[in-house]
Formats: sequence, structure tokens, C-alpha cells
Amino acid sequence: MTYHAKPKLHHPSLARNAVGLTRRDYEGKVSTLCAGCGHDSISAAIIQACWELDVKPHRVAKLSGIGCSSKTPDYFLRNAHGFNAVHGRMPSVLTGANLANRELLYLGVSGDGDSASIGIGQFVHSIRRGVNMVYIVENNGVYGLTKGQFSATADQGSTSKRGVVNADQPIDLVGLALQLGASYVARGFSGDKQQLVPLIKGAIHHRGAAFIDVISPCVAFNNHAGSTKSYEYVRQHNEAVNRLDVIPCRSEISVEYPEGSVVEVEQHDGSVLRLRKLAAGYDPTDRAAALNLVLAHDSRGEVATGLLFVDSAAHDLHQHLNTTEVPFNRLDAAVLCPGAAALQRINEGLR
Ligand SMILES: Cc1ncc(C[n+]2csc(CCOP(=O)(O)OP(=O)(O)O)c2C)c(N)n1
Ligand code: SF4
Ligand SMILES: [Mg+2]
Repeated sequence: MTYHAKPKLHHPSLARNAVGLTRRDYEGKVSTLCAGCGHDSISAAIIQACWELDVKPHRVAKLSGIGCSSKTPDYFLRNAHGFNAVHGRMPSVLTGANLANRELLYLGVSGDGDSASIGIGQFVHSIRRGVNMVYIVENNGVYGLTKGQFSATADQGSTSKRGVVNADQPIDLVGLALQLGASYVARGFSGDKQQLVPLIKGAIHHRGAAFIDVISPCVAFNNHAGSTKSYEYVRQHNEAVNRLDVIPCRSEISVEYPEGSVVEVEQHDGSVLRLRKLAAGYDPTDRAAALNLVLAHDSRGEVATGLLFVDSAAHDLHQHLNTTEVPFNRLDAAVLCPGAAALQRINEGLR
């Protein structure tokens, strides 16, 4: 018999956030993933980010597709809304839910197989439409759930566990997201929680399509020498361009930094993204520079991480479509069905 429920009783001394919840209140079921899988570290980072931001779990909708990565929403935020879509179809389900109710926080969790292969058509359109969401790809370069075939993000020349060489060019989802107009683009590493938690927090505060590619090693099928998605490879080739602090309200800024070493980007909701520069002269508000940086690092076999691009003035899908602010489930019959006279007026206007 397997036992997946966690005890609900907490020690009374556990720290509580502003909405009265402990970190444990943001957990889910016990993970069934392999011990050491990067995906579990990403779940822990999501839990930490939501707890620190005082997110109310019932105001979150977590959506995913199929894969080990897509199983993970079961392991965090047990009191959130959840929908496990068909393989590669998470983005359209998320888009529909978001159109129906813009008041929830939409968290899409996917894999490199789910988003870069079968679901790539869905991925690109959700990004280019500017759906207000946090879209996380847990990128291990393989189809972990189906036993480790190369995915479309596997680097050319990297080898499988059995020594087969991948001949195909990889799809870089970060480069694609930048080209498609994503307004918050980051790359993290599941082995660096200190970097990842603020990247998720920044994405939660962002309005628009926020995309985070998280390199997340698959210990069962892609953690050997010859893989470019192993813990060792990423640790050796990780080039962080900046370190992010998310400050929910401007007045809380207290630490002083030497002039020129920090970029601050104010978000639409008043929160501030404070970026401590690690790469000299890198401007995270310049989309073309971000694309160049990613391509240059790729060509050297390096993994550029950090907040690569942000556009705080971006508009989201609702603003593009000028939709109603009231969630559909709160619109009454008179609004939804305004009657024959209103229809007549619309028809007249189209003649
Ligand atoms: C329509 C369809 N085709 C194929 C599959 C088989 N399948 C299940 S998961 C998966 C790949 C998952 O890879 P990824 O998204 O990278 O997730 P990971 O397991 O690596 O986290 C595939 C091909 C499926 N479930 N449905
Ligand atoms: S097979 Fe790979 S991706 Fe799936 S749980 Fe195991 S380590 Fe994680
Ligand atoms: Mg994968």
C-alpha cells in the first residue's frame, strides 16, 4: 500500500505569513518522483515563493500537461484549483480559464517534452497572446516519464545514458519566448533555490506572459557525463547574469548598493524588481540584448541564468481584447443575455 497524504497537524511554533499560513499549508501530496529529481526542488521553490508572498492558495489555479514535471502540481498548494490537461494542452486550458476569471493567479507547469514537442503550438500562442500567467518549464532534456528519450531541448552532440549521440538542433525555449514577445523571461536551475525563488516571486508579481525555463536534471535518465542537463554540467557552466530581489512595496527598500551595480524595475502593481548585476553592462529591459546574450552563451555551451528580460509596461491578453473585469461566474443573466433590443442594436451597427 502506498501512503500519499501528509499529516495536517502542525507544530504550533511554525512561522506564519501575513495570511496566517505556515509553509506546510502550501505543500501537497508526498512526491512519487525519483529521489533527487530536479522537479521536486522546483516544487519546493514554488511553495517557498507563494508562502513568502502571502499568496492565498485558493486564489491560485495550477495547470499542467503530462510528464513527471506535469505531475508536480499534485505536490504543492493542495488547496489551489488544479487541472491536469492532455499532453501539451496546458496552455490553451490555462488561456480559457484565465479569460473566464482573471482574478486567479495562473501557474502553468510543464516539461520540455510537453512544451517543446507535442505542445509547442500551444506554448507559442499562449506566449504571443500575452496571457497573464507564470509558465514554468521543468527542463531536463528528456521525456522522463516515458523512460528518457531525447526531447527537443536536448543539445546537439549530447549523449543519452546509453551513449547515443543527439544529432538534432535544440529548441531554446528562452530564445523562443523572447522572440514571441514574452514580457518576463528567466532561466533558473533546480539546484539553485536561492536564485529560483525570487525568479518565481517576480513572475507572480508580473502582469503578462512570464516564462521561466528551469534546468531540472533527470537523475534516472539524463544525469551522466555527456549530458548537458546534468547537475554537474549545469553547475560548471552556469553563468548568472544577475541576482534578483523582489520587493513587494517600494517603501521597504533598505539595503544600499554601490552606484551602477543595481537595476531597479518597478512593476505595474508597485512592487520592485531589484537586480544586482553580475554581467557587466547587461540591461534586462532590452529584448534584443537578451536574445543576443542567450545565443552567445548557447554557442559557448554556457547556461545563462537569471532574469533575462522584463517589460513592466506590458499589456496582457485581457487588455488586448478589452474584456470585462468581472469573472464570468459573477456576471448575471441580464449582462450575459441582454435581450432582443440589444441584439437588434448590434445588428444595426453592422449593416
Ligand atoms: C498524446 C500523448 N502522446 C504521448 C504520450 C506519452 N508521453 C507521456 S509523458 C511524455 C513526455 C514527457 O516529457 P516531459 O514533458 O519532458 O516531462 P518529464 O517527464 O521529462 O518531466 C510522453 C511522450 C502521452 N501521454 N500522450
Ligand atoms: S524519471 Fe527523471 S524526470 Fe521522472 S521522476 Fe525520475 S528523475 Fe524525475
Ligand atoms: Mg522532460
